[in-house]
Amino acid sequence: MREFLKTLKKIRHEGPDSKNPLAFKHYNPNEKALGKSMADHLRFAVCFWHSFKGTGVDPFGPGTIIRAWEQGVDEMKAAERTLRVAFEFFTKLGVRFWCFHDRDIAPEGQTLAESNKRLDHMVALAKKLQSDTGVKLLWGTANLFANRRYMSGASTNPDPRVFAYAAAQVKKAMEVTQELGGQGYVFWGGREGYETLLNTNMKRELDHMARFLRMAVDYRKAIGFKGQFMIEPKPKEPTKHQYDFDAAACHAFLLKNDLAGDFKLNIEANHATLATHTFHHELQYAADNALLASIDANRGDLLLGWDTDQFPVDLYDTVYAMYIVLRAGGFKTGGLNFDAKVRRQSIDPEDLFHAHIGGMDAFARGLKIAAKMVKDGRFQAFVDQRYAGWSGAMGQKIEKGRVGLKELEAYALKQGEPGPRSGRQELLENMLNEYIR
Ligand code: XLS
Ligand code: NI
Ligand code: NI
Repeated sequence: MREFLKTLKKIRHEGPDSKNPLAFKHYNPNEKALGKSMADHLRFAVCFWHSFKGTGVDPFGPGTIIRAWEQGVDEMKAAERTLRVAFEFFTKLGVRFWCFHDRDIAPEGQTLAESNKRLDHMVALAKKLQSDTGVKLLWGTANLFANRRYMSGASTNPDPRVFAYAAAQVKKAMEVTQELGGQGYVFWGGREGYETLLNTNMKRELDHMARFLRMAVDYRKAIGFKGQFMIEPKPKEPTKHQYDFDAAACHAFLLKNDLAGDFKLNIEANHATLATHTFHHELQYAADNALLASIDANRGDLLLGWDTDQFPVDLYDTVYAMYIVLRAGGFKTGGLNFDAKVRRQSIDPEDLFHAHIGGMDAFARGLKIAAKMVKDGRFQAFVDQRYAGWSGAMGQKIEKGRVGLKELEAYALKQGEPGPRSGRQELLENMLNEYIR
């Protein structure tokens, strides 16, 4: 395989004392935590769109990131080279998975037929690169938001011809995801939302979105695609109001439309914070409702109100996240996909390595710390003890639905004032800091 990233070698684990910026300090794929290897726990994936199609463009200026391998050749040749570089990167970094949108790997043609043909060509190459390197597809998806035809939405577009176009694109994207052995398929509602209710029939749009997802489920069954379907919540951006607002809104939508058994969620850290939730709130909601399938690992910025998609480096975030993932039984088909982009000034291929190494080390530390918290059981013991009353006689009667307001009135009259107890937040936060070091 021709090397494009010539000066960059395979990234190895050198331990916490290493000063080599191109080495892992904590991520050691074969090291075990709670009886399972780090690689199996974390299931890292590189996302193709930000890492290999990202240019650093922002509303004030065009791209700053110019990749040498894309220069001086036509767009299909550039696409082929980019895919090859990506697999070289995955291998050197030592991740086992990748993720892509249809239009990331194959530039859109003049017609749908031509776009499909280009995609087939690139998928054949991807299949070969997957088998040469052993890197697998975590999930695939369709880009239903970039082209101007989707400016008013895809499945929620006021025009059924756009709905049909989007359906055709999802059909094809699902087929190629199956062809590449993808373990999942993500529906992120790119422009499924609205700017103003003055021009929007919200009820109709939501019904159409449900119809669209139903068609996808039917087609999955027809072709025997076994990958996990996931919805990725996001409250805003690009539209002012996105329908898949957060995990709870997606859950309600799935229940209402009888789709709950067919979909789980892909939770993205920066989307959680845009919804004014914490990342771990969204993860816990998903876990509690058996909806947690995969994670888009990134972070936002406290001072910026948009999806900055920065690489995750905050240990509190990774600890909380892994504490929830571990207690939910770990990833099955999902993993940690770095849906994150290097900053506009980080223009070298080397910056892609620093970014991913940092994210992988931050999650490796998060895993080690969370595993210790699970093993010690101190936080769990505190929570159990706080709710211990529910295992008592009256607690059980309430939980099992054996008493109503009348019986509880009699009980409350008899037992008198319950007497509040401290929640001990500061003690618990101090205890967490004993683990994070
Ligand atoms: C954008 C989303 C997107 C999805 C895949 O905000 O995170 O990248 O993950 O379409
Ligand atoms: Ni995402
Ligand atoms: Ni995002």
